[in-house]
Amino acid sequence: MGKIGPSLMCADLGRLIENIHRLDAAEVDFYHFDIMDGRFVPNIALGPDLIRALRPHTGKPFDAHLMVEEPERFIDMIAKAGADMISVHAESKVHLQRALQQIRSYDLKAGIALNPSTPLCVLDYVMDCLDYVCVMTVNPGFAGQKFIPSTLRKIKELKKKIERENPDISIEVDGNISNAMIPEALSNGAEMLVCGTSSLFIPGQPLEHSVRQVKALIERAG
Ligand code: S6P
Ligand code: MG
Repeated sequence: MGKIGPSLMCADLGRLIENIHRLDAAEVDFYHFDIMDGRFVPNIALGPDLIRALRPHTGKPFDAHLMVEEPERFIDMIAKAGADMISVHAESKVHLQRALQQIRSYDLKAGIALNPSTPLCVLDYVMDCLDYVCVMTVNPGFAGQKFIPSTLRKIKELKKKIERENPDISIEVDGNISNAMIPEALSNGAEMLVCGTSSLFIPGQPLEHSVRQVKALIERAG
């Protein structure tokens, strides 16, 4: 069953706590935090202080997507701030296996995020110490971009790899996950949907309405 993860970078940042209370009431499944350092991606966003500040306001899991160089320098900070899941980019300056172990040492879920052009073979020797893969369906850095079609094939191939090698791994999809794209993403094997400006945070549309629409698509997909 698909899970809804609002991308908080896309929320009304001036009313973040109110947004979270409403999203909680609408029964979303987790919150996605985009952490950007201005080096790995050409943008700066969110950070551990925000995770810490929001932690008392909801019991839902916090998923931190580290779009930073040398993510191992930040894992301790993000874990202690209150994240439940942390993903690091395979393309960043990282010792991938060590970073995953570091995340798991806090009893958190460890993820790898993949840029659209990155092949799945980077996962070959870490399938046993991995809880989720974040398939980027846009190039990381900004909300409001266009879905990259070849990533659908990647989701499908990743699903097959997971079934063969470690069925406990979940697939998260991130980037322009619109209502039009959700059924296809789910049928190809995605489970965690990062929902930003394309499906949840739509000007003039109440959050409750957006969540209801995504939930209906998930239910239809079975
Ligand atoms: C992109 C970031 C994403 C965005 C999300 C926004 O670098 O990792 O999590 O916040 O893609 O959603 P949308 O629907 O505006 O693309
Ligand atoms: Mg993200």
